Amino acid sequence: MTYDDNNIFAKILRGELPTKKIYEDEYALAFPDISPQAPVHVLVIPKGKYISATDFGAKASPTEITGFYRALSHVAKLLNVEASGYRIICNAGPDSQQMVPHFHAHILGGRKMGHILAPKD
Ligand code: DGP
Repeated sequence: MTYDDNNIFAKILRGELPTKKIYEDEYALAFPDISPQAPVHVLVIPKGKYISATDFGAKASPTEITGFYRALSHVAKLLNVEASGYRIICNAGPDSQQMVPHFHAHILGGRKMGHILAPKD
């Protein structure tokens, strides 16, 4: 699978779609999820062109990986969910229902969550 330059997050990174920037540095951008599933629901994406967590882990440089993870931790602090707790979700591939093929981490918090997975339907 090749990276699709027209995915929504690529457009956000290029400034072609508007978003509220919560945090940005040379490695990552954080912005609110358009369809929040919790009082705090923010997406953190790397600046590089990676499709999924698998792709990022396999191809990103150690500097990019460190930079992204540091940004993730920093955003959790900015969102003030460290003490109350939060969840990081990275969907990868069809079974996870990943919708946007640019690697992203969801940071969710601000409410009590169920244990890891919803029951099977
Ligand atoms: P995932 O299933 O992990 O690929 O989740 C993608 C998330 O992206 C989903 O929760 C909704 C969010 N999203 C989709 N389009 C946009 C958009 O244009 N702007 C923002 N801020 N979020 C979006």
